[in-house]
Amino acid sequence: MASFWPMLVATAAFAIQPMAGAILSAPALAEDLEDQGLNTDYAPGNRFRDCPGCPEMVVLPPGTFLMGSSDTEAGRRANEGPVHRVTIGQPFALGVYEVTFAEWEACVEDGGCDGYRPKRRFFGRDWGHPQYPLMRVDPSDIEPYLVWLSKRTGERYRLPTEAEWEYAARAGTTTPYHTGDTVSQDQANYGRYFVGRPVAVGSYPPNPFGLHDMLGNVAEWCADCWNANYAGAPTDGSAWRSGNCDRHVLRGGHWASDAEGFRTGVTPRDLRSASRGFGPPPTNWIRRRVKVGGRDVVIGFRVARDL
Ligand SMILES: [Ca+2]
Repeated sequence: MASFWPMLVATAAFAIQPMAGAILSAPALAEDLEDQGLNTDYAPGNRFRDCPGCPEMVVLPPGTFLMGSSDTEAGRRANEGPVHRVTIGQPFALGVYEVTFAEWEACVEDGGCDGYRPKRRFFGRDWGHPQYPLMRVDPSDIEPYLVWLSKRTGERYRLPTEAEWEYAARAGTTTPYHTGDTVSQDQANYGRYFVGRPVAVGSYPPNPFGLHDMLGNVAEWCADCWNANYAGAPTDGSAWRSGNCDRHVLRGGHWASDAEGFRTGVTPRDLRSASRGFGPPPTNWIRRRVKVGGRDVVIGFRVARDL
């Protein structure tokens, strides 16, 4: 089955919107965090949270990896090549989980995020459980959250770059999935188009970096513009800011990826660490008619933070 994204992914608009009426709070003190049992040490593998209600982060080590997939990888698409060496020169932090409804609500309640509360109901059910991954956000929605989170904590929060995302998803592995040559529905939330929905973040085992739901649950926005292959791609882990910037990169597949996998156990190609996708352009018919932009029920995000 082809990628589910072209069907459900709507338009992404990328204008950065100013945050209205934000109420800024002082960052939590280190001793406060320690009182909560949270680690403030930025050694690789350590977790921390910069404020109550902020996303929990894990420190990833610097490293070099081969980004993309070889011609021999099953399910591989041409946009995953050429394979190229990428060096992440500095440690950075990435959200252990996809951003949740509860975390987003903290921003809205504090006067941020332009007051946007994504619609929670879908297929007649409420998908807005506090620990479910936030969905129905496009990059222009996310920007005010990142601004709010950065001011709230005094740290620089941002979307991960595509290279950082793949580095994190691979977590030192070179196989198609961090789980090996295959992945199963005991290991990730996918293939549930007809019966499914997102599940609470962290419902499946983490990858070797301690990250949950990199593969499946909701697809995740990255900071990069879309490019049809890696010719000319950055090799230092930075975001690729040229190319088709009406379309931002999406990664990781989602709960509905590869519906046939639900019936037959077919390995989902969209969940491979190297698999890439994108949101459609702003002129997409869905946007003109119902103005949902890239707000889709299969798309969310996680945050990155400089250290
Ligand atoms: Ca995900």
